[in-house]
Amino acid sequence: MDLDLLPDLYRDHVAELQRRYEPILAELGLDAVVLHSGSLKKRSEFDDQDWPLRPTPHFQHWLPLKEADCALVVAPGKKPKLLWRKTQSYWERPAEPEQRYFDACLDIEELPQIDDLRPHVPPGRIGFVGDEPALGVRWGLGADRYNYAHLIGRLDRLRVHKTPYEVACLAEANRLAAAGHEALRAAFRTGDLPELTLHLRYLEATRQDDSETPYKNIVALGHNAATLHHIHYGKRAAPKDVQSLLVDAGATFQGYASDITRTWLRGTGATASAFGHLVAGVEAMQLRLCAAAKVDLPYEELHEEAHRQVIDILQEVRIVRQPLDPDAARVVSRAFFPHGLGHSLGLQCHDVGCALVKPRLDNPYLRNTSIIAPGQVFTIEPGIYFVDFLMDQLRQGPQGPSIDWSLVTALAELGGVRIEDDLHITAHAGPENLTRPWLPVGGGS
Ligand SMILES: [Mn+2]
Repeated sequence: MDLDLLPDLYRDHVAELQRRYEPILAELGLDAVVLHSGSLKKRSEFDDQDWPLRPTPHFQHWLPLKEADCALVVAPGKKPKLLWRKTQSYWERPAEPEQRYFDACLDIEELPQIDDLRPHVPPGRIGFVGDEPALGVRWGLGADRYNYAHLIGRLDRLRVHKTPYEVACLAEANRLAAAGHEALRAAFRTGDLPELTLHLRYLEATRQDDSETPYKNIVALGHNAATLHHIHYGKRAAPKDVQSLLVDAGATFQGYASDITRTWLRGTGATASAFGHLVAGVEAMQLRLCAAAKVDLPYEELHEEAHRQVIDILQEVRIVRQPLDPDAARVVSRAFFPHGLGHSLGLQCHDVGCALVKPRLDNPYLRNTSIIAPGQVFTIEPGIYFVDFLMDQLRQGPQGPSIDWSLVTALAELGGVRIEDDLHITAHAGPENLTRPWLPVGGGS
């Protein structure tokens, strides 16, 4: 993406947010909203270290500033006002914004302390959003309007429809992460590096510190990939016979996240060959599901389709040895694919606004139950895994005899497969794959 376009896209983004906020304020009878940037949180009551700041997403929706105890005042018909805390400290200095183009779009007031904000908040009925419940009281502005559900619900919902600025940031976050995935693919092919070293290589290739990644990198060799969120990296050299690597890792750009998973295979032999078919099958399914993500389709239908295709793949690889009736197929596919097909993506890796209704009972981990609509950005991430206790349950259940358990036992050494891309749903052309921007928009179908 041409990053020179960002300032113009950002200006339009702020104007669009102002347009979207005004009816919400009118509906809720608010004169203004104050968005707090976030508080530093102590790691423990028993020492003096803080967690790295995760800015309040409602604040970050307006500007890519990653500093604690700032606030943005949004009022109808007024330029948003940034109350920027500027303290003098020789201990710490906040990180510089990656790119700074927000000054022209905001009124900026520098304050020594966030508690000095009171004179800068317009009179009347004010709504607040922030991560520190005591703030509403401390500011003396009415604790009843702090993070109240009607306001948060409305603001979360308007984060679902991404502006062109947000899509550009999400695309750039994907481009940054791609370098890390490529580095690990190459390192795995040629070396026996421990998971920890692979994780550090990823950080280096994407030029991120661990605390800056959108979520803790998942770097899993061999059977570790059967733990869906494997983050306790092995520190010893991988055995030479390890044949698989699953990497689920993203990057952030101006607060926006990418979330990408790849599974790599090396080596030869019958097990590697079967696993290779599994990886190819999951990847082909993943691309079919991406192409099928069309406007007006309930996302849960895609998730159900993924389960049907998981059974097809398991039959092709001969893990499932006989035809299954639909009820049996639902049980078997859920043992091998026990998570949701995807989730909305934005300022948070598991972004808000696409799970307003609960999924069906047998899809308990599905985080996207929305009707697919233009402007949404979400992941498509099917997988097939050999999780020990899920395999044990399946083996002991009525569907046990339909499975080739010696093949499952052999493949379990390689853990599992997941392939994940980030999709943007365009208004007219269909899905745009932000992770593989070379694919035609619309998925070619
Ligand atoms: Mn994901």
